[in-house]
Amino acid sequence: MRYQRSSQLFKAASAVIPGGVNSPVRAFKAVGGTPVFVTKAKGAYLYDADGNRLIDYINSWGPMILGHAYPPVIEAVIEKAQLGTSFGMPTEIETKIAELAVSMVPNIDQIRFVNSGTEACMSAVRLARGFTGKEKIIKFAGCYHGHSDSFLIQAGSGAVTFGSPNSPGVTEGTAKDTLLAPYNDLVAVAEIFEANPSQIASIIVEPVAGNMGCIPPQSGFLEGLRALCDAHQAILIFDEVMTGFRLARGGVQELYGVNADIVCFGKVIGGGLPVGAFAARHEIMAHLAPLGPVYQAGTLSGNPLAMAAGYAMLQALESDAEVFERLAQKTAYLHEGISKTLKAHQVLHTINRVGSMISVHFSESPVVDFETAAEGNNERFKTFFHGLLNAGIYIAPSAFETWFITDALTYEDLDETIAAVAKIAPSL
Ligand code: KE4
Repeated sequence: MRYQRSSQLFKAASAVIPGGVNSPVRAFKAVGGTPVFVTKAKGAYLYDADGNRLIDYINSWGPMILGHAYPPVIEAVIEKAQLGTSFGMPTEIETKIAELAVSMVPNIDQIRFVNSGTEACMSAVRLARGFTGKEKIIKFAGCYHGHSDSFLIQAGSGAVTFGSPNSPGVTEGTAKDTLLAPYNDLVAVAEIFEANPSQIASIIVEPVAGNMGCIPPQSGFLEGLRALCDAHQAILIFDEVMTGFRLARGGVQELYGVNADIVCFGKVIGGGLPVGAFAARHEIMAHLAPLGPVYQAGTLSGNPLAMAAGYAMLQALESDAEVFERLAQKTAYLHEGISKTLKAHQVLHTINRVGSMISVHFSESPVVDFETAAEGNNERFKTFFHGLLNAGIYIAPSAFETWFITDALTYEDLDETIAAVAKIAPSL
């Protein structure tokens, strides 16, 4: 693969954009090398500035669940753009996507749209604090809920990739209200509640973690969080920015049958345009401005282009009863193929998978939380990443990320990927 043009573009970008990127994980710091600049994408394929075609397993970190430049989304955005791009006034399309989302997801009566997953999670925590009158929150080491101050306390995703879980700029005052527990550790959560009686407003959790690689909740974990929140009058926030409208029509609440109080969305719900959202039952949302005292706002929230893209995406998912099963089957096929290949070459690894989220860890022990995710052999991951990239396969440039499968992938693409793994395996 040739990367001269990407290298030139990265040099120019680095002169005017910090690190040459607008989001740190794109900088390839965790794997080394020059970030790949994309010029276009279609279906399962990216086309980079040097003309290389790459099979995409990131899909913009989740949104492109039906493939890049999905025609119904493109058509909806073009049509809407010709009517104006933003008004700062209510439009009917916001109601339509809200009605559809509410009909697809359990336990929510109303939804508020914002512009990113960070904004959704930040707003959800403020709402939980406003609703309960309590100040502290519990999050899990390695889970990432965006870059709001309250969350950059041993965060996952980019912050972990940079190996600096606690970000400078977050004040002690903020940090003291965020309490940390290991993922999948109910005893630790119970102990935090005991040590902070009547002070915990909320637990926020990735119900299927995706920012330490993919980590499923162990049996009883989500049910246990639900019970602890009920026992201590705390709000359970499911951060479904990754899992929402991806793992099932109704997300993890549907897949695992556990009810959250507030659910956060991003990625798929925007169809590739900047959309986040948070949703809950009436009694909680009634506390949100302008109905109630918890303030939250946004100039471009509910932007008509973004709403049109998200609405077209949700309509497409809603109209295809088999899509989530098809995605899960493709992901299982990929899992089986990669695992068989690595085993044949005696490469120690473990693969985690839920639905269309999957991650490969070069680790001897099961990966069940941040600590065990961090035990993975990062040098081996770097070799794996670059070997695949040189074979025209694009996976996450970090071992602390999840792959996102798109329905645009064919079984030929999957076989090509498995064959590429077989070629790299001897060097792992
Ligand atoms: P955004 O603000 O990036 O739209 O969403 C933040 C967020 C919240 N919750 C979860 C579970 C998330 O995974 C994310 C963002 N995901 C990362 C990928 N691990 C986005 C990639 C990036 O930071 O560039």
